[in-house]
Amino acid sequence: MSDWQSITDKVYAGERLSYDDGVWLFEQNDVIRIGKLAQVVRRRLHGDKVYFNKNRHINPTNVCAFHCNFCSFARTSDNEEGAYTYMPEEIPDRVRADVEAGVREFHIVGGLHPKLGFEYYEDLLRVLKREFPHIHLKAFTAVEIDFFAQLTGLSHEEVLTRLIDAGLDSMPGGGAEIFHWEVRRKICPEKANMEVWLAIHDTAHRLGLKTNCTMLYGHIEKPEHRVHHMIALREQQDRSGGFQVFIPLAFHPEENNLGRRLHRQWTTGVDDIKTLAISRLMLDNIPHLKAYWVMLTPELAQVALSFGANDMDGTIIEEKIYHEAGARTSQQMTVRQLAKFIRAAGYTPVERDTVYNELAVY
Ligand code: V47
Repeated sequence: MSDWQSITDKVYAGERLSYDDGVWLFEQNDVIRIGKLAQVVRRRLHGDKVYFNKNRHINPTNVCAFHCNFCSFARTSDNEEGAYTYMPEEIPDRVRADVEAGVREFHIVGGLHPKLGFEYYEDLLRVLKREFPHIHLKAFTAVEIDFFAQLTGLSHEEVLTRLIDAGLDSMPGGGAEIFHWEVRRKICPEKANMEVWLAIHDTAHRLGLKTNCTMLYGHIEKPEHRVHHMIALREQQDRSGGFQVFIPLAFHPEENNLGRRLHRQWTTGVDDIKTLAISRLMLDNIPHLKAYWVMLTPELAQVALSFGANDMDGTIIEEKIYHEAGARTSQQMTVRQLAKFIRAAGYTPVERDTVYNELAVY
């Protein structure tokens, strides 16, 4: 049986919380108490540091062969209104000014375009690496890697090896959604399932890549599904060790079918904060926890720093996925603004690179 005393004892002793502990915590209303426990872990790991980086998102295409019902970004064909595809050669000019202003990472994810071949994605990385050799390329979710394997008939390892050869430096954490099949089959049945998603990250870790991981919450899933998801990630991390950061992603209900079905219900601030804090407590072997300000708002992300989070992502510059789904936040933040929010919450802003080397203290 879980209770406050046994969970508190485990947290102070650095012992792992169980599945039942996680579900029990989600049932509690005392979010301050959960946050205080999460802070014990966060302070042990990171003291008062909060990380951010100078990054820029690039979404090469929004045309997608899949039909995930939570997505507002995808278009089903090149002819649909709003559909776009950037050719690799045109991207450097789109991003050059941001590189000159100091960006150090490109976060590259996009639709699963049914007609572009695998070479398109290799070219994209090659062109960016050639033009900007010092920029870290964090690109393609496990779902995209699986799609490339289906396109080419190559194994996941062969796909990753070819992308590394073209310039891939690490992988973002998207596409995880909710692993449990009860939910996954209703929100993204075509996507790589849990076993495949985890196996691709396993392969990436063994090839020496660092990767991130996420969870899309606040739709039809229950606390049990969230905790199952976290434990699957924790067990994968025990096996392969390459996850750097966990990012809980709050469902945005505008302009997508799932949102319409749920009467456009947004997550609440308390659920967001509680989910972050419980993630910090459950994921004892994943070093960082990101409060993604685009999705939370900078104000709530700032509060999240006192509920277990120690990373605010970065400058971002051109966010599309959340803005198509109703996010009312800005599409970018300056380093000055990020540092101001972090400092005002009582923490030390630390600029990092993608793999968490510390670059500057603000
Ligand atoms: O996989 C899509 C989510 C993810 C919606 O690795 C939605 O550092 C909410 O993974 N409402 C992509 N979420 C974003 C992502 C990410 C973001 C920031 C940093 C990193 C990182 C990764 O966005 C998708 C999906 O889970 N998503 N649509 C929506 N309507």
